[in-house]
Parts: sequence; C-alpha cells; structure tokens
Amino acid sequence: MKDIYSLCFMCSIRCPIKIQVEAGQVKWIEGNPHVPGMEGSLCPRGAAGISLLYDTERVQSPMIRTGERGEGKWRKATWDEALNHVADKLKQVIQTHGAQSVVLGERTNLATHVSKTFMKAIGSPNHFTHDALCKGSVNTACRSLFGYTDAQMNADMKNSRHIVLYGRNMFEAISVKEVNNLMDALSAGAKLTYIDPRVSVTATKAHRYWMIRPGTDLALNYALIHVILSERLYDAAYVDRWVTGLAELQEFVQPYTPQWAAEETGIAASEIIEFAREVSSQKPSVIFHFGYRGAHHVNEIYMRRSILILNALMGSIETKGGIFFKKGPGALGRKPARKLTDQSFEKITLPRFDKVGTPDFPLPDPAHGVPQMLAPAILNDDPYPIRALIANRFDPLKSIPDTNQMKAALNKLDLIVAIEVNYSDTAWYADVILPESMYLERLDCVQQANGLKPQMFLRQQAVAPRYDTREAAMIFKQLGERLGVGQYFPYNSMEELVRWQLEPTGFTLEDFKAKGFVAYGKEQIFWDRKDGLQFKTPSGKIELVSSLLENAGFPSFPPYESMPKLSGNTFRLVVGRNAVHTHISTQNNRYLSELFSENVMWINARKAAELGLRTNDMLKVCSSCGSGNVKAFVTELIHPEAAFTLHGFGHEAKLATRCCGKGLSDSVLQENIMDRVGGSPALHDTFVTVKLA
Ligand SMILES: Nc1nc2c(c(=O)[nH]1)N[C@H]1C(S)=C(S)[C@@H](COP(=O)(O)OP(=O)(O)OC[C@H]3O[C@@H](n4cnc5c(=O)[nH]c(N)nc54)[C@H](O)[C@@H]3O)O[C@H]1N2
Ligand SMILES: Nc1nc2c(c(=O)[nH]1)N[C@H]1C(S)=C(S)[C@@H](COP(=O)(O)OP(=O)(O)OC[C@H]3O[C@@H](n4cnc5c(=O)[nH]c(N)nc54)[C@H](O)[C@@H]3O)O[C@H]1N2
Ligand code: SF4
Ligand SMILES: [Mo]
Repeated sequence: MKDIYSLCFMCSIRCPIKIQVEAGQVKWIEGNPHVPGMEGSLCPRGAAGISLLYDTERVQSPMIRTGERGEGKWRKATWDEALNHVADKLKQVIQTHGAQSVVLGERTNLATHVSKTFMKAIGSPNHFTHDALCKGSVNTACRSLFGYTDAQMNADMKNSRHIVLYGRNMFEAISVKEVNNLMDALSAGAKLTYIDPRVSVTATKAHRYWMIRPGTDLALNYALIHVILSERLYDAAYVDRWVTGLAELQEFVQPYTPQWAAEETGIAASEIIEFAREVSSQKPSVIFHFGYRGAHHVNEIYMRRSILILNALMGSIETKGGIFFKKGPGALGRKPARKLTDQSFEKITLPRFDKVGTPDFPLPDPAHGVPQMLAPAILNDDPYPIRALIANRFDPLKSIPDTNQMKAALNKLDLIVAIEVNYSDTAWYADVILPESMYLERLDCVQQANGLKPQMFLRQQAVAPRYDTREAAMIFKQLGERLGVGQYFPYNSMEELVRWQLEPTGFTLEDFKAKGFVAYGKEQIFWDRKDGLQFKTPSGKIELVSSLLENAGFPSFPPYESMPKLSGNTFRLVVGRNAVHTHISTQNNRYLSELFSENVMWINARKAAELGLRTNDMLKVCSSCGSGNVKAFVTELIHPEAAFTLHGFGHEAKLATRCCGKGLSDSVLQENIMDRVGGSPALHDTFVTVKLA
C-alpha cells in the first residue's frame, strides 16, 4: 500500500487528501493528516471520489456528435481526430467572425492560467469563470471597502468568540477545514448566530437562530449598524485610525431603527438590540461572515457590504479571531509559482462579450467576467457575434439561470465543445466532448495557497487514467499547437509544466512527495494594526464611502427598498446545497445517488394547509420563464414566503442513467436577472407559483 498526498476535486474547495493505492487501484481516501484542520476527515463527496474513478458512466473517450444537438447520438473518436475537428471549426469561426467570437467558460481550477493563455494566444478577450455566479457581488463588495477580493480574505474562526452566519450553511455547504475550525471554536466556547429563512443543519447547531423573512438581511444589518453607532458599541480606536466615511454612515442609518427592521425582517426589535450588545462585547474577536455564495438578490453587493461594514465597526479586520487578509510568498521576500499568463501577449482591444470593464458594466472583476451575460450576448449579437463556446468543467445549461434562454442561445452557435469527466447536460448538448482525466488520475498545476502562512499544494497523480482521457492543460496545449500558437505552451507533459511553474519558488516537485504541500514560513503573518494595515483603496483605509462605487456613479448607501410581501400560492424561490452533493456534478455518482437521489420543494406547513398540499404530492411549479414538477416537502422549518429546493437536479443527459429525469432543475425556473453593480445573478429574486400537478 502506497500513500499519495493530493487534492480532492469532488468540489472545488480542493481539500488536501491522502490516497492509499495498491497495485494501481485506489483503496481509500482520507483527509491529509499533515494538514491542520483536515486530520483524516473528509466529506461524503470526497469519500465518493472512488466511485467517480470507477464509474462506467463517465465520458471514456473523445466523442463527436452525429445526431441533432441533445439527441444523444455520438461516435467515439481518437484524440487526433477530435482535436483536429475542434481546431478546424475554430479556425473557420475565427476567420469569418474574428477571434472574439470564441468564448471559453470554466469553473476556476488549477489550470485556469492555461485556458486563459489559450484565449490570450488566439486573441479573444472572452475567457470567463463561474465566479460571478457564485460570489461576484461579494468580490465587488470586498474591493469597494478594502481594495482586495473576497478570495484574498478569510476568517479565523478557530479563535473567534462569536460567529455570525447569514445563510452561510457551513455544516452542509461544506469546506472540511472550515467545518472543523467552526467545531473547534464552538467547543472552546464561541457563540454561533445563524440567520436563514430555513432551518438548515447549521441552524440546529446555533446558539441563536433567526428565521428571517427572505431577502431582508440588509434591513437587519442597517438596524444593527444603527444600534452599534448610536450606543457607541464600536471599536472607536480602530475606526478612527482605519475607517473613512463614518459620519455619512451614521447619518444614513438614522431612520433604520430596530423597530423599523422588526417590521421588515420579522425579528423582534429587542432581540436585535440585545444581539448588537452581546456581539460587541466580544470585539474584536468576532466574525460577521461575508458568506460564500453571494448570488441571492439584485441588491446583493449592498447586503455583503453591510456585513463587511459590521466587521469594520467591530475592528475585527486583520485580527486573531476575526477576518484576515491572505499573505503570499512576497510577504517573506519569496516568489510564487509561475503561471503561463505571466508571458507577454499581443494586446486585445475589443471589449469582452459581457462588457465587464466598460461603462456599461464597470465594477465586476474582469479577471472572471459575468457568465449570465452569455445567452443575451449570443442571442442579440451584442456587442458582436459569438459563434463558438468551450465549456471546461462548467455547465452553462444548469449553472446559469434560465435554461430555456441558454438553450436558445446555444442553438445559435457553430461550435460547442465540452471538456468534462461526466455526461453533464452541456456535454450532452455539445458537438464534441473532450474527456479530462479525473482528479485521482492526474498531476495538476500548482496550487498557490496564500493565507496566514503562505504555502503551495500539489494534486499528485494516484493512478493511471482508466480510460482514453487527458489533462485539460495538455488538451489546451494540443489545441493551441493546431491553431498556430504552440509557442505559448512550453511543456510536453504535466511534470514539465509543474517544474516550470516551480522554478522561481525555491521548491522542487520532489519537496511535495512527503506531505503534498510545502510552506514558505512557519509563523502566522498579521499586519500591525497600529500602523501597518495595507488596504488597497485610494485612501489606504476601509472606505465606507467607496471611491470604487462613487467614481462609477453608484451610491455607497442606497436607501433600503422593501421586499414585497407574498401571499396566496406565490413564493420566493430559494435554493442551496446539502452535504451529499456538489452543485450539478455528483447526482450521477453511484454512492451519492444512493444517499440522495431526488430534490423536493420545501413548503411551509401553514401555507401548505391553506393550499391543500401534503408531503410527496407532485407539485407543478411555474415562474415567468420555465416550469416543472417536483415533490412537496411540507415542514414548519421554512418561512411562509419562501419555497426551497436543492440546486443541481433534473438532469437531461440520458447516459447519466442514475440521475436523468430525477427531480427539478432550479435554473429552469430562475429568471436571468442580476445585481448590475456587483455582478452576481439574483438567484433568489424569482417568484414561483405552486399547485398540485
Ligand atoms: N441555478 C443555479 N445556478 C447556480 C447555483 C445555484 O445554486 N443555482 N450555484 C452557483 C455556484 S455557487 C457555483 S460555484 C456554480 C458551479 O457551477 P459549475 O462549475 O457548472 O458546477 P459544478 O457542479 O461544480 O461542476 C461543473 C462540471 O464540472 C465537471 N467536472 C468535475 N470534475 C471535473 C474535472 O476534473 N475536469 C473537468 N473538465 N470537468 C469536471 C462536472 O462533471 C460538472 O459537469 O454554479 C452557480 N450556479
Ligand atoms: N456539500 C456541498 N458543499 C459545498 C458545495 C456543494 O456544492 N456541496 N459548494 C461549495 C460552493 S461553490 C459554495 S458557493 C458554497 C455555498 O455555501 P453557502 O452559501 O453556505 O450555501 P448555499 O447552500 O448556497 O446557501 C444557501 C442558504 O441560504 C439560505 N437563504 C435563502 N434565502 C436567504 C435569505 O434571504 N437570507 C438568509 N440569511 N439566508 C437565505 C438558504 O435557505 C440556504 O440555507 O458551498 C461550498 N460547499
Ligand atoms: S469539501 Fe468535500 S468534496 Fe469538496 S474538496 Fe473537500 S472533501 Fe472534497
Ligand atoms: Mo459556489
């Protein structure tokens, strides 16, 4: 038995793992015992990686479509044949419509610098990642206050005294280290406050749980800020030194009293006041967690800013037990791993397909773009015709709101390529599928893991590929060569690429064998709170009145707009995850589909009684853009205005036999509406009607 240290990829948290291999077979996977917070533990999906490895329903060789799109008629192809086919089509598209008519969308991954290089090399500005769908508005909110993205920040839960989670369902929407840190904090006496219109597993572990009226967290936060400022509960020394715009904030929150918020949120004014006092007494070691998925409402950026502002008032930014900025090797005078995107490319002057970075859409992060603009851009040839889509580890049909709109858009394309491991719905709809080796079968690009201690991790290959599959970084290189830009890919194997990446770091590939990671230094790095906080805003401080927002013509504190009260059989659709599945990608996993095979719709018991609905009744659910059937789950554990379902079900790919046709896909119902300032879709701003099917 051999131990191999690697990184899980059953979801993109990438937990460090130890894989036990015997005679070329994976026998066991567990959390990497050398990594604090992992120590052997794994989530159910991580453990089910073995089942993905041995899955006979994976894509096993390159496939070229022979029937109509979505009909499911395929022929197997060799790699040469499939890559030549894709390269020839891309050449035609580029010749006729220009390189900008090629779009590449992917879930951010370790080889993202390779796919970005591919796009820069062919001259297209149109690389996007999933980021905005997940947390684009959180990203923009963080930049508006601190000049850093959410990805450059984290929370030191382990040392916190009070943790406040707004629908951050940590015990079900899992990151293993985070779960363990939260449990450690709770064992050490920290308090947990959890706010969600639905009693999630995390709610059941909290000291204080508020079943908030859906969509009204911003009202709650304005009232909390009101109390904290009027009772002077904030960290005055920190705020005086590091925060600008307090006077404007104070004036703004004047009308937002706890009594006002009680009406909007359903949370009693006395509880809001009591909580503000309690949490402030523990400052600065408190965390108002800025969330993970922040793609709920059209005013999302302001909700996320209000959470971050609460931290600023508590002085909990850049402190033990609070929120901190991640430090890179530069903090120790060292160098990070190289990326292919560090090379120089010809400048691309055309705007992006989503217009991010133009006056139309100034604030979302251009490193990620805005995926939900894809269908409107294709359908309207706006800003120009788009003719080819490469979807890498990403499923636009299920992961972007309004599936019907997306299908219409895909129908307009000359070429759809999916780089996949499974028959996802988008792969099923594609013209060509290029199968990637799954994570246990490949050496991947270096993971630069910045944090309190900068480190690097490596996904090391555990076993040889079972089928005729390749790594995405090799696929992009081989496509690049066929398009005449092979010089940007200076490697012939993953090992050569990783060695090239590591050159400036002072570490070698061999250094990763023992534990799967290397550390640049031993000590935690915090900046000096007296004089050394390095905010990247124009003022060098936390900008409550944000130059980023104001310079782009957006207010820092827009007046609160009340959420409409719902009645009858109309509900606000809210969605989320459970511990067993990853988004849209694990529903066909043999182990996980046995544990949980079909989503249901949570309906409040009192409302269900009014409407004559019972658990297991088949419901017909309609929105303005789609409809479908799903079973009812009648419960007191949800607010009467919300209807909740798990994301990721209702698969259409017939070769994914364990999940095809089971449950309902939320993206069919969700309207393609968004936070135009922050950049995220508003996944919880669709109203649905519910009746017996
Ligand atoms: N309607 C709706 N849309 C959403 C959300 C929602 O709740 N509702 N959630 C949003 C959020 S938070 C996120 S993060 C995104 C996630 O959106 P996606 O990234 O699209 O979803 P995933 O399930 O993570 O995986 C996408 C695909 O990656 C494939 N895959 C898995 N491993 C590999 C691999 O090693 N190589 C390759 N090439 N492919 C692989 C899977 O088979 C799957 O088809 O969706 C967002 N979109
Ligand atoms: N098991 C598992 N773990 C995962 C993932 C996965 O797919 N599966 N994906 C990872 C990724 S990419 C992400 S983004 C994270 C997501 O992590 P989270 O953001 O924590 O998870 P979601 O399930 O998307 O959270 C939605 C929660 O918000 C609640 N909610 C709905 N409306 C409101 C509201 O108005 N106010 C408040 N306060 N709450 C509301 C919902 O009821 C639900 O419980 O999980 C990560 N971990
Ligand atoms: S949270 Fe679970 S599925 Fe995601 S990387 Fe970690 S172990 Fe794997
Ligand atoms: Mo996400």
